[in-house]
Amino acid sequence: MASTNKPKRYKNFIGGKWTATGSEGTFQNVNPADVRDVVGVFPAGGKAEVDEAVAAAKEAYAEWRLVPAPKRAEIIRRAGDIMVKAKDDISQTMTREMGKVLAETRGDTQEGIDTAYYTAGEGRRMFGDTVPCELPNKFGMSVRMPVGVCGMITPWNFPMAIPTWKIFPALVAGNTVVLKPATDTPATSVRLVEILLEAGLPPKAINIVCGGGRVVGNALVQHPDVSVISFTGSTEVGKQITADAASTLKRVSLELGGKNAQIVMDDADLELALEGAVWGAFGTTGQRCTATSRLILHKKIAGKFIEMLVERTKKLRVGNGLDAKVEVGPVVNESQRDNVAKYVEIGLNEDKATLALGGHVLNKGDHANGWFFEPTIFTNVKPRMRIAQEEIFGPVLSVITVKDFDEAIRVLNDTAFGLSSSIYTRDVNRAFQAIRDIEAGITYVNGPTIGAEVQLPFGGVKGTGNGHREASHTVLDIFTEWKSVYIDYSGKLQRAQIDVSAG
Ligand code: UN1
Repeated sequence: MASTNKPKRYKNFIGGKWTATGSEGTFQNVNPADVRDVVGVFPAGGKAEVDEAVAAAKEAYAEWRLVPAPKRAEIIRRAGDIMVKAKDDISQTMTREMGKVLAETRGDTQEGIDTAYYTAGEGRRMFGDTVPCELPNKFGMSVRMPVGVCGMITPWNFPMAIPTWKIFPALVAGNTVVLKPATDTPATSVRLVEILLEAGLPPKAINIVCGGGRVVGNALVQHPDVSVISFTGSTEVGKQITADAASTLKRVSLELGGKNAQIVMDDADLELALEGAVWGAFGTTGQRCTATSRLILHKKIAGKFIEMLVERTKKLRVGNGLDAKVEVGPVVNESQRDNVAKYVEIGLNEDKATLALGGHVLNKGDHANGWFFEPTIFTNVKPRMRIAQEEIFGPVLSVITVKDFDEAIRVLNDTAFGLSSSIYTRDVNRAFQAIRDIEAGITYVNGPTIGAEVQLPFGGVKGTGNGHREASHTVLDIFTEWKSVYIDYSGKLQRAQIDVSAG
């Protein structure tokens, strides 16, 4: 399709230099709200670029790990300051390349800023333990050590927040980075690299290689000099990465799919629960790992709530996210949109659920040149139906009715995933039982399934990941190794477990 503008030529940043060429040619990044608008042309890197980037990061690591952590953290704080000033500009580009509405891309940028300031503080903490030793005149403590070169493979749904979740703590901990951003949103990642350089990061400590997952991602995962791969994306790719990383015994941190549910009990504030459900299901066009894709309703309020939900959802304005009146942007690309359409077919023909609203591609008028899909609600959904089990990652909500609290929890847990969850109730006992019994990394009480803040761990149980948590101080467990240190100042050989318990 002919471009309506002259696209910007973007570059990779490898080994301290911006380079326009890639061994796999170039690729285009288009605006999903209007595909005639080409955001940029990017070099498509390959194995050669990954090798060069990893070598540079390895070289930079030798010096960067010796810079005191509070100094490293100052650079991250400065990056946060630059992001504050550039917030509008970053968010405009992000909406253009990814589609979500401006209020949300501003939130995404803000999450990056919050991460910068939180992580900058970590430069003066990174606590270890000091513990008493069992032998006299002996001192014991544990310290966090950096791990080396970290490979980051990031998704398109949070183009700023998620790269910062990974890159900022990795750098503060003394590691260096090679970033492979999603091909749908490389412009925001290039901007992040520019910001880090402007903030004073040694150039070789950060490298960005744009390009496809099969080429650039694979090369990073298989590289013997990459110590850690941090990946956010699909379950299928996460499993492949884990298998491929085994040969080099690389640490892999995964944040994968979700099938998050919101429960609404019969005693809930229904207006509040409605606002939560609509925001959770259709915010970001349903393209969050934390999106509400199942709504579990107590049978006493189900009929009324479904009516309210359909009425409220009908009013959502779908369109170009740069228009302030729009509430739901496009789906990120054609294949994602087709995937959403495929699941609507499955819901209707295979699962035989009831289509209560939506279900169609929007491709007329203002929607003619983008990848739009109607906010869609299925009712009469049974817990084991495919639309209640498989991650759709689009504006499709499956509504399940249950008879009581116990069944609500059972249905919520009946999934392969376990990222986010929510319950609306005014009964404090039920709220605490839900916190105890829900199998998920995040549980909200009287709030939607989305809204995680950077100072608490982010991640999930079961098929959502492999036990790691991003954000909070827990992210440091991904990017550091523990060293236990013993200092014996007795001047003689002291034998632990032997001299103390002699006899
Ligand atoms: C994601 O969907 O991958 O809680 C991240 C939220 C955001 C982060 C979402 N703060 O929805």
